[in-house]
Amino acid sequence: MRVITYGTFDTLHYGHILLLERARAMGDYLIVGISSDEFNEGKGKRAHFDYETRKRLLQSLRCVDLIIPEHSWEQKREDIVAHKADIFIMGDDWKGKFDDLSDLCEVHYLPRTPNVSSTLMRQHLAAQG
Ligand code: C2G
Repeated sequence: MRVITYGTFDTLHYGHILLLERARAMGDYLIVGISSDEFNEGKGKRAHFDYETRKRLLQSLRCVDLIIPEHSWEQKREDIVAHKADIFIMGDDWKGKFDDLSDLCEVHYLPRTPNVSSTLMRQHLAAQG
């Protein structure tokens, strides 16, 4: 089974890694759409690390098989078809938001890992100066 998920993955942390590992374990191939810097601006998120750096970090994870750029909200449908994804995964902070994809593939929302976030990481990075 081929799994697909999307995210910014800024300041990669164990919450992201636990999500990616659980997603990968639901199939045998994991595709990750990483938000481009421009798309992040649109999300109102200023990532600490640029796309290439965020991509480079994810590439080091054994559970990630393919990385694609995420340029828009709407591309998910064409990505799912183009990459033959059977399962779409997001953390449950997105619960219900992508149910419209369920005509194309299974849609699952996995519990977020508590007490860690890129926002907290950025605050700590800023505090270190
Ligand atoms: N996540 C998690 N636990 C955390 C933090 C994040 O499980 N403590 C999950 C999120 O639920 C998401 C993934 O890790 O599924 C990536 O999180 P973000 O990088 O914050 O992604 P986001 O900004 O939510 O972008 O089109 C979808 C968007 O690109 C998602």
